[in-house]
Amino acid sequence: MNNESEYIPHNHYREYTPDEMQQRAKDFYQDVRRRRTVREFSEKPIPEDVIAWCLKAAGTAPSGANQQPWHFVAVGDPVVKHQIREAAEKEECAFYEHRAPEAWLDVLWDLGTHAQKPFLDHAPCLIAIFAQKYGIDTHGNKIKHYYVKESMGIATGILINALHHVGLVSLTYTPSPMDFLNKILRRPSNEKAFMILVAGYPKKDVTVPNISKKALEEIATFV
Ligand code: IYR
Repeated sequence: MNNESEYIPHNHYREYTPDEMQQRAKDFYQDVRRRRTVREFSEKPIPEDVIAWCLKAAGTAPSGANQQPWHFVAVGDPVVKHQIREAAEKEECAFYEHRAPEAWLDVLWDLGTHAQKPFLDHAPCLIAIFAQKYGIDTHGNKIKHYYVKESMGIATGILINALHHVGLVSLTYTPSPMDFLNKILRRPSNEKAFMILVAGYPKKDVTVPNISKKALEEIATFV
């Protein structure tokens, strides 16, 4: 366990003037609103270390009791990517053919998704994100992890934004079930795949669904 009972000055905090804050809030919004999930990737490789820096950013996320219950596997090896594609498409075929209820297929219709997942071969990097359901101490005893899903969501959100920040695009991809990832990537049984974040450059002339985000009045209330 970490011993973080010692407190240190928060020397890295920066305060901005109200004007600067307003400008920064708008600039940040204008930048993140350009992010779009894409489903077609170019095979162009990602410069070295960029994914590693983005993962370091994700690793700064707050987590329950600072347990950092995540593990990221960045897959660039074409052979391993193809194994993941084959296993994922097997699950997707079952999903589209008989597992998904009609109502679910109806809401997916507009997105035009289907069981074929060529992006798993094409994209230069598949980031398999694992949640550590519990930890294991040096004696092999289980350690309870708190707020695992919340922690995973926050870290993944930071990762998505880090990738966007460096000019990459991503796809949040969740075939179900995902236990094939433990097997292919040899991850231990205390870890459960949370998501595959597909990362890379968009295919030339890629298109995205014509969807919009809810207005502030719909998503927020000020009391
Ligand atoms: N995993 C499937 C189905 C799917 C589900 C949701 I919710 C989406 O937003 C998109 C797809 C697939 O990737 O095709």
